[in-house]
Amino acid sequence: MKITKNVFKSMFAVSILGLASTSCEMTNLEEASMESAEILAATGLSSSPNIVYQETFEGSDPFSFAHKQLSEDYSLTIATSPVVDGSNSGRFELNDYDPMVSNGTRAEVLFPELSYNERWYSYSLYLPSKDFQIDSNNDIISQWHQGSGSGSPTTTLRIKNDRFFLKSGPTKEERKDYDIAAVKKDAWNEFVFHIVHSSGSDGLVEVWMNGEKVLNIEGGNMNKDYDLPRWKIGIYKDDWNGSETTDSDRRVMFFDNVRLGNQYASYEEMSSVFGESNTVSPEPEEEEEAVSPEPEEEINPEEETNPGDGSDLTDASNPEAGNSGKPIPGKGHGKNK
Ligand SMILES: [Ca+2]
Ligand SMILES: [Ca+2]
Repeated sequence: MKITKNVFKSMFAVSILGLASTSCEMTNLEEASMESAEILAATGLSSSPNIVYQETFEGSDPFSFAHKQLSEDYSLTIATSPVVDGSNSGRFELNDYDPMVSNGTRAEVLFPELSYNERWYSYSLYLPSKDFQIDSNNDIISQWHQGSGSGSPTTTLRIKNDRFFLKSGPTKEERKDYDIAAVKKDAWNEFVFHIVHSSGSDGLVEVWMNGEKVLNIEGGNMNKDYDLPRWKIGIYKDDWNGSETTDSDRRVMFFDNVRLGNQYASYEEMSSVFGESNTVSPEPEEEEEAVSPEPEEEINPEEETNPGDGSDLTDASNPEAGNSGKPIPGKGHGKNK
């Protein structure tokens, strides 16, 4: 794949923003940024500065910006198949016998704190039929989790009986289930979420699945007594805690193109549309070679104490801060032409 110089420059800028969150570990920021830019170039993903965090799994340290809640070496690994873009995806594995992490049976990553209450989120998800068998107990795939100690996930994407659904509401009493679609296994499913996080009437949750808008929920979606939620993805199965069992005992899932966008992002920037829409178009001149990359009653959210453990994450270096300025010209069309 080839990219233009302008694209490369903008990717470079994005990479610096993204890397700010891990700068404490970087001895050579510029070199590391180049690596990230090359990864972005190689995967042909959006170069929009409105994308605050992006994980393509083309590097060696996935979710370097996130707090990881993983119990085993196999809990999160790089996979070469299946993939949406590039050469790799991220493979999460959770078994009933895995040790608990933060008081729960989980393999999850926790994004840094939000600096503003409007954000976009997206990823592609692949569930293998062999290792993701039907279960009448909830799987939580995504959480927007509030409260570092005794909080709860006020909005979650879940699977139950092979159906995707969203659970959302400002309080336990007001939380509702919103059915989305049957789970398609052995195939990629792309989810895009646009959320105005609020406990009041201005709250909004929009969800697209595979290019189609499937939910539009207005009203409160977070608890007014806590700070803005933090995004989590992976797998949380609290019904496996301790000696509890469910219909299944093993969960494997693949993620690719995980993105968090700021309030200026758009659906087009967040969606991968499986290859075409957001890829960088080659131009005949000024080309450069891309470098090859290297819970509620049934969920007991209260049991999920310490979702953050948070001590190793501070928001002092929150890269979102640098991205909160003016809207970017051309917003809504993240690709370069
Ligand atoms: Ca990838
Ligand atoms: Ca268990």
